[in-house]
Amino acid sequence: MTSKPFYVTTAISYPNGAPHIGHAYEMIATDAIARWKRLEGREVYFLTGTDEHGIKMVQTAAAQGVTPRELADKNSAEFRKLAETLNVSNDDFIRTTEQRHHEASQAIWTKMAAGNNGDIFQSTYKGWYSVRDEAYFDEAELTEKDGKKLAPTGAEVNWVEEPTYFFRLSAYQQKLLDLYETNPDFIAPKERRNEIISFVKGGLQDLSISRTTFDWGIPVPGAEGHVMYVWVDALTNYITGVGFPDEGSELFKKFWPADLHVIGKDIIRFHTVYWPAFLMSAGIEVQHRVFAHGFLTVDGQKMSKSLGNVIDPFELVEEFGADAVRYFFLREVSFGNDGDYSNEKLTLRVNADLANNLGNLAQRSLSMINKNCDARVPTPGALSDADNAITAEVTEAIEAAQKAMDEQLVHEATGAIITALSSANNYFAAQEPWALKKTDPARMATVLYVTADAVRRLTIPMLAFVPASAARLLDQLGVPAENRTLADSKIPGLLAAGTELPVPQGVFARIDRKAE
Ligand code: ME8
Repeated sequence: MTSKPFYVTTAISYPNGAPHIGHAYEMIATDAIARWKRLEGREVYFLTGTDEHGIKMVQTAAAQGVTPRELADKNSAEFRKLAETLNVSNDDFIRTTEQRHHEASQAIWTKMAAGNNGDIFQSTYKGWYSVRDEAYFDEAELTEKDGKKLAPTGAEVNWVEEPTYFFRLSAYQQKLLDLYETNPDFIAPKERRNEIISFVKGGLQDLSISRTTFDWGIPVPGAEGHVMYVWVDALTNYITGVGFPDEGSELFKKFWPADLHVIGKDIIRFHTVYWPAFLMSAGIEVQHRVFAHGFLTVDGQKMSKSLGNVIDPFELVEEFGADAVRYFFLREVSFGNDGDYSNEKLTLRVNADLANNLGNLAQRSLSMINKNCDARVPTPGALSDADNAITAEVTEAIEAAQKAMDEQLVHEATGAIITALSSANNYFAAQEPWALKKTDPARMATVLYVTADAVRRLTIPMLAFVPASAARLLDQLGVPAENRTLADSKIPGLLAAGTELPVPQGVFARIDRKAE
């Protein structure tokens, strides 16, 4: 175990609309990672928030007859509420319209412009811009449909021509390639790393980083009429969140460089090309790692307002509960790949793993303890081969989960825990403690102890995934709050014999969906 602090972030979302399940998914996965690190005993700082500037916000607000500020206020509050609703353990929630962020963005700009390298210069931008992506595209990247030019993302592009500031990105090609080379874990998953390396090898053009045709943004220091290109300010949120420009602050010294930026695959270029280049230019250490997760579809289809299949994450939690929703995404979607949501899949997954597997084992063993062992953790006798085998399997599962979580393979970690729980169920069924009640009560006590201790050990890691339910289950097992770390889960036999236990109550309800 290491006590090295751990700084993890999500992307900050555009509050041009209410949050959807893609946003919920990113929060949930990042929260599982943050909680896991805390279980490891590390001091964690977890940042999420909203990205409120840019032309997209201006246009959406205009269409709704409100100001960009009003639009941002309304929807940012929804994102904040989403984090609470999902039981996300973020330490801070940043809004890019806050004063602290204006200061940080102007400070990084000044550093990029200053001194020896002078990476910022004035020129005229002429080219294509996609408002939906808030991104510039080369002519060669575009396709045409119904007389409209489209970006590779399918979004419409417009021709823009304006005097802007540029960032000398072209000067960073070799430095970036060196960064990827010396830090093989900088970009995950691996396929994404290869894509980015070949993109950078293909050559980098200087990047237009200010706009003059609207004013909803952070003013460029000393350049009237220019606001920063939204991505310059957006990426800077990650250092604002830990106290930049005060690089001497406790928070900054402790947590920067970030250990991990969790983002979606559509914005990987911004995070693995632009962001490290900006940081290098400003003389700030580069983040350690970027993990790009996949995209969610619904019933096999892309989410879209016109298809009417956009899922409201608040409704989902209302119907199934936060832990069921969290668990589904963490177990079902292999992290880094695309995933699909459907009510049926959620129901099957949650019933199989949480209700029938973990819930059932806990309830059956705890009920027997309640009835037959005076409602106290029983005292085990000598251990049989079967007892030792299941105990060893639990140890291996926790180690496998740890290894998976070291690389953010959340689905593998949950999978390892669930597989061990199935084995524990098989062990329990094979040992038939209910039959031992009359024939060999001492052996019954041992089987119940071994089972309850396996449940304890496998429930501790579940605190990262289904925090509220796992905590309730550990309460029922009489596990004190300070004994709920991964270190505790790795050691068998810590369940204290003689501990008085409450009357067990089912923690994981089966989802019973009537035909709709
Ligand atoms: O990109 N499935 O904001 P955003 C999974 N403001 N993830 C999805 C998704 C889906 N269907 N749709 C979006 C932005 N996401 C910028 C980020 S960071 C300095 C600035 C993910 O609201 C997306 O990939 O469009 C991104 O990581 C996050 O949700 C916010 O997306």
